[in-house]
Amino acid sequence: MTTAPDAVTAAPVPTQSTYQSRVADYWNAEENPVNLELGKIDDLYHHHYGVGAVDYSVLDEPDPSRRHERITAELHRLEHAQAELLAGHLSPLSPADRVFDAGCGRGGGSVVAHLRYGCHADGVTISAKQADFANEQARKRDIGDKVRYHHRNMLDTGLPTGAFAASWNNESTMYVELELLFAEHARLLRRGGRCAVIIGCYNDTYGRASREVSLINAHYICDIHPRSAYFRAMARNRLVPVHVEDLTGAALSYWELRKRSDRLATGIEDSFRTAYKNGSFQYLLIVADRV
Ligand code: SAH
Ligand code: GPP
Ligand code: MG
Repeated sequence: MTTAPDAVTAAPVPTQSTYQSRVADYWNAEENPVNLELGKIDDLYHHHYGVGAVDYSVLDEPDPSRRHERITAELHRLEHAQAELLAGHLSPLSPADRVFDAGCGRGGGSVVAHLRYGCHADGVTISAKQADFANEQARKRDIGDKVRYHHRNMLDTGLPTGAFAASWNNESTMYVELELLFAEHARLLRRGGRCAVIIGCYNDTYGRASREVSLINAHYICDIHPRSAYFRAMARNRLVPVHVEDLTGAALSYWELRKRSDRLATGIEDSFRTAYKNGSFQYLLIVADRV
């Protein structure tokens, strides 16, 4: 038997890739005040940005500690508005329905959906620490029987086929291959179920990803997709858009306020401000029906 000297040996596919381990490390270590201090206000922990008009009067507050408190509350109000906007597009849902939260972070989005509809929710995160944290929050709220979090890969959840009335990704699509992601949504959703995503994507009309998009990728260890890739991957997986909303304009003032806070800004604010303004990056809501 002869073997070509340059034959490539196929490496076994690991259950968690090196990239996914790095992503998990990031979220297991993450303790930014901009996430924890906002979450503490009402125990709704979000890892996404905000939408809506800012009340800039918070910046006029003369007392420094009161100013910090007011900026924190204002950023949280805008993040909460973003979560409610997404949850509002999942309707109609009843308390008997089950929903899937792909890349659930510390769990805020599933709690928002449960409080709104009374539904069952399953959140999935690649970070064991986030899943534990979110389950502890659900237990403290006494909703642990209906809202559950799992330390799993959202591309291969092991959750039951066709069991879900709605599903979403809130700022978590940029960590995965879209074809595989939407195949898993399509598998989990019943026919007529709703899939909603809020995404940051780069604008194909601009060409390739801009410098700012690359800086955002490096900051979060993510890989922002072009806008076109979403519609292609959805169409190939029986997901037909019913509503598309460009939230870029509504998202900008959140970053303007966040930049003005010495204690909450993380250093990524200018990349978002520049990318939104130069048109190379867009913040979109896409809602689709599973046909
Ligand atoms: N949707 C949440 C969190 C967004 S942060 C919110 O709105 O608050 C991005 C999340 O994606 C993190 O929780 C991270 O753990 C998760 N994530 C990234 N890659 C993942 C994967 N392959 N499987 C499951 N979760 C993943
Ligand atoms: C939000 O998380 C950020 C992401 C999930 C990654 C990138 C998102 C894009 C839309 C490109 P966070 O709330 O933990 O971020 P931060 O710590 O900056 O508030
Ligand atoms: Mg945040």
